[in-house]
Amino acid sequence: MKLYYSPGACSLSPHIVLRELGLPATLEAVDLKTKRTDSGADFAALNPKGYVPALQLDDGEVLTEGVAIVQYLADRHAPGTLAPAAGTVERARLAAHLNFISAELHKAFGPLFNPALAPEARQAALATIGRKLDVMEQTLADGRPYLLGPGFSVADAYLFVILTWADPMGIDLARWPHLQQFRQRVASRPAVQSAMAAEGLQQAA
Ligand SMILES: N[C@@H](CCC(=O)N[C@@H](CS)C(=O)NCC(=O)O)C(=O)O
Repeated sequence: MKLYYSPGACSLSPHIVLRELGLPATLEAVDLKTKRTDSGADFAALNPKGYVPALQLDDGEVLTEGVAIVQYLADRHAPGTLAPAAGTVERARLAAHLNFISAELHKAFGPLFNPALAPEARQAALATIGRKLDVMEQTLADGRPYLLGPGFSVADAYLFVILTWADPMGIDLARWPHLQQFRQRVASRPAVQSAMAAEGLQQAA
């Protein structure tokens, strides 16, 4: 397998899952501006969506969309560990978390990556992000270590990656103490540390 990624981008989520599962994969960095990979390949030809992550399987099949990739990896390689079995209420809860993180939280960060964003638009984006983080904080408020309870799941990998964007974007997680502790907890996992080191990233606070 080959994971197309950009350091610190949302592709870090499937990267973490690959390492959590102990799966061998090669990494190929993508320049998101030029759509060229490190080896000079045309990434847009491989993934017409033009964004990371993309996972190329050994038979050449290319999977896109982070939430699809992480569920495929968990189901295919370690059923019932990082993703509960299909058809269970627990799996529906996982899907709800993944969808919320992708469609609500991840999307809400989008405007902040625009260096030309007007100050009022930035304030509006920060307010939206704050409301989404409130929801995640509420989920962890009963003291559970991970989103589904005691066990780490693919949703935790994705939420963690989004939380690593908070500091660089000037968002102080101290306002959400359970999320702050969650970020530390996930950052201490060996698979997370090795994925971040492989992408040349500093460990999250
Ligand atoms: N819906 C996609 C969104 C992926 C996405 O937003 N990727 C960003 C990095 S976090 C990217 O590659 N942006 C560059 C671009 O869209 O050109 C997913 O969840 O996989």
